[in-house]
Amino acid sequence: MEVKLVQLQKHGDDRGALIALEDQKNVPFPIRRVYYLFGTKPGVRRGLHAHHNLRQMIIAVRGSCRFLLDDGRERVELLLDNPAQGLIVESMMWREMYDFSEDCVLMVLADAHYDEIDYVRDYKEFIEMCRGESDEK
Ligand code: T46
Repeated sequence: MEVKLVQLQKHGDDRGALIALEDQKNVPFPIRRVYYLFGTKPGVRRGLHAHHNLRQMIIAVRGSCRFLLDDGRERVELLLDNPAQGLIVESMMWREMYDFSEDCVLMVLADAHYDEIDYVRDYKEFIEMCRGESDEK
């Protein structure tokens, strides 16, 4: 599986750093929603779902967490700990986030508004959908 990590250009000077996010420039889709996860309790696993259509970019703007991506055939784990890296999570990717540092803030840019209908929260159903898609090819 190809993991898409966008390197975000750091601007700034001796006062500190600044990163700008612009859709269709360093964010490869129109930005329709921004949300952030913080205050995640120790030992908690978040995510545990896929999306039918949603595309997202995920940035650890502070702290770190581990990220699992699963496309139904392969699983990849990575550490998100760099505010200058954006992880692209495409549709139909199972994701889990865990090992959050106490100070972790994950910022997420999404290409659509919140819609619970777009979630696949059952792993078995997700795998069956992936198999169905690969049979069609
Ligand atoms: C994802 C990962 C990285 C809203 O009302 N609006 C929103 O835009 C979102 C994202 C969530 N919510 C509500 C729905 C739940 O009652 O906030 C609550 C927590 O959401 P959820 O359990 O889905 O959170 P995570 O951390 O498991 O997953 C979230 C996103 O939902 C998901 O799309 O990819 O972060």
